Amino acid sequence: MEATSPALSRIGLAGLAVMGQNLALNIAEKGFPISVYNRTASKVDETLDRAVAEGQLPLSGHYSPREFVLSIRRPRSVIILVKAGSPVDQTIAALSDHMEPGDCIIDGGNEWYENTERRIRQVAEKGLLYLGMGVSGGEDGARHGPSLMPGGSYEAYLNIEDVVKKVAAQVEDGPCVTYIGEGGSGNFVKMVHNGIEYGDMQLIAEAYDVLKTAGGLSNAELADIFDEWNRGELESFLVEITANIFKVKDEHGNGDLVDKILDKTGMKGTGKWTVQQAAELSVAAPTIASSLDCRYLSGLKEEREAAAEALKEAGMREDVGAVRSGIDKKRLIDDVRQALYASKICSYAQGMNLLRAKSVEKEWNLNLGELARIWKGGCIIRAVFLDRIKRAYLRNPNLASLIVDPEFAREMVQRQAAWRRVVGLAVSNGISTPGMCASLNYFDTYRRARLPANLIQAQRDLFGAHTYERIDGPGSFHTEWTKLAQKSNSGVAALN
Ligand code: 2AM
Repeated sequence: MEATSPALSRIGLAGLAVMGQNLALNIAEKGFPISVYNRTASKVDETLDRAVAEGQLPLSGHYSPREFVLSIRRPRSVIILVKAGSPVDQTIAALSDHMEPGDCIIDGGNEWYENTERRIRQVAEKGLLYLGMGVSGGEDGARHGPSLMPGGSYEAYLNIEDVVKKVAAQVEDGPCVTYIGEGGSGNFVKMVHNGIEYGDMQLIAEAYDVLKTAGGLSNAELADIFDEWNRGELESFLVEITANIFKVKDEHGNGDLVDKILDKTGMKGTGKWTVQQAAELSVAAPTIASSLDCRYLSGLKEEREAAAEALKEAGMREDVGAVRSGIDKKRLIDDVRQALYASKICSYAQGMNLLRAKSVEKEWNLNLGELARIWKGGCIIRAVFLDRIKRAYLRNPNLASLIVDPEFAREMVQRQAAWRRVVGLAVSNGISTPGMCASLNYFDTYRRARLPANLIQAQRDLFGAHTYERIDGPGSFHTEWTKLAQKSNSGVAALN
């Protein structure tokens, strides 16, 4: 029997929804024999069929957790791609019964980082290692090269380094994977990646809205513009797919498909976690937060329709939000491109600062430049722009904000006039641009050496004796504001 038993697989993957199937096929295609398993057997068969159809790939299907685990070479590395939350716990329980000390479980789902930290401790009791690995790039990325963000046991990472380096997307400066750090850092980084992705999508949607609503541009023109933008500083996956979206006709009627889509955005939760974490860590992330708020407001479709009606009855002018006559389209397009780029820099500055704050809190020692590098390919936010971020952190690993990197600072200053024109036009025309406004306000607040926070401190001290500091010397002060004000009031009254 021994002689005929099949050779052991290099790695295993459990959870064969489309992402899992695609990642397994990708691993097999890179030359690593892989074992696969799924709770429901039909998906194992489906994956086996695909492995044959997609080039006789070295993939073996298994129908029980035990048989699956025992088919993998030790120390075993098993990737699981099941729904986040309790399905992960159930899958770990099913597999870990058959695993041995030194073996490793790698959760590739969008898991809350604290769940990963709990599981690291839990499986450690059995001597098992654990990684929480962010996987970005959607179904296509999983199949042909994702961006991978593994965090947790470094020893476990070393066991799969050869595999993930081949499976990840490849860019000119290496594969889009790196060991992120300890604990739940891989999941956390993926979460912030998704928050940044929300911001990018919101900013692109606002660019579309301004060009369409104020500029009166057609979908065909928008397709051309986004294609052109994709050949310059905005070159990115999201800009590229946006151009393509504008080219698609409605198969079930007249006109373009994009115009037929209900304006209600879905979401799965990582954007919300990002904003919650920003609040927890006292890091301002207004662009990312505004993109989340916009998704919430978009969900209130019926309320928004009723609001439009109510405000019309209240006398809201019809021409608010209408195409502006006599607009210089060419200039508007150029301005919007610059506004989009400058807004994006501020959004990434927020995301990176959130990562740094968490890294300090958790002592993860995150390498921000390296994170920008592994996002250059494979993932949804992949963009030429990320190379500039990588270089900014190479120049100065302790950069306080991307905004003050000399190159980015110059770019922001060059673009600020156009940026202000776009936001001004949108505001005066009633076209909501919460992302661009949030970015511009972030920029203006951050770059101003003096803010009106002095007044807020005075108010706090007046009603709550919270004390304040002075600009002209150290110390903590409290003033009897009301008494003094009354005195000066009576003084003024006496003068009169
Ligand atoms: P299924 O095909 O048996 O439903 C995405 O839903 C993936 O997660 C699927 O592969 C699904 O398996 C798996 N999954 C969901 N809940 C699970 C659970 N409790 N245990 C094991 N796998 C689960």
